[in-house]
Amino acid sequence: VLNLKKLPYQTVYVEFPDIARVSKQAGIPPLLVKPDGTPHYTCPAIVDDATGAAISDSYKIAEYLDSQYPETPRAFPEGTEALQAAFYRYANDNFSCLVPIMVSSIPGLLSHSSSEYYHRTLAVMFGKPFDQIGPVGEELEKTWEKIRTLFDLLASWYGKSSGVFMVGDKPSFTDFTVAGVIQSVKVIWGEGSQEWGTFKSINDGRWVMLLSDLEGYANVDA
Ligand SMILES: N[C@@H](CCC(=O)N[C@@H](CS)C(=O)NCC(=O)O)C(=O)O
Repeated sequence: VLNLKKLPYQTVYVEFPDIARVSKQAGIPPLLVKPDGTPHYTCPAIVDDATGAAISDSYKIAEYLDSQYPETPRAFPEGTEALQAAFYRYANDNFSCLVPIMVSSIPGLLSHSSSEYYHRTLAVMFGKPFDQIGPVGEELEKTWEKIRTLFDLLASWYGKSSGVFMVGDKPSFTDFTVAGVIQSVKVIWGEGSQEWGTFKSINDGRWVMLLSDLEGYANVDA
């Protein structure tokens, strides 16, 4: 969204165990409360030096940037706000089916401290040992069936658009959220993986095309 708006920024990378401390220091509020009652701080988050605003949650960040910088291209083009809220809710709720099958491939991409944190917190979240989170056998097949059905539905919605993006030819928040998931699949499983191969081929290659159509906005070190 920052790239869409061509706003200057600096990216600060934070290890998982440091997110709470760094957020507190920067005045960024927690997004949620954990089941044990402690605050749950998350990335991404922004601090806007121009206004002092400190915000977490990608949706709220995009809303803030639209209202604070109204002269820049909108993450939520006028008239699409309600539609995008509905899409985001649906997509977010359903993309969660990808999590259990991806978790085992994630620690290998993390630093030692983040990997340890990830193993520990995911085991708590799923209520089972980390190496038992990923589905196997019939359960794994069912998960893939669910993923295909989900992406078929998203593709049918995209198919109704007059352009390559959800709102015609203008990229908006919805496209960035879908592309973010596709990019995660590519990075987490790797370009040579069978899983990435599946995503490349489903829905006539629509998702790889979406990534390539949004490549100009994908840089995170502007
Ligand atoms: N709905 C939030 C989700 C943010 C979120 O859950 N971020 C994860 C990383 S993908 C996080 O920061 N987790 C911190 C933790 O697990 O302690 C958003 O869109 O910003």
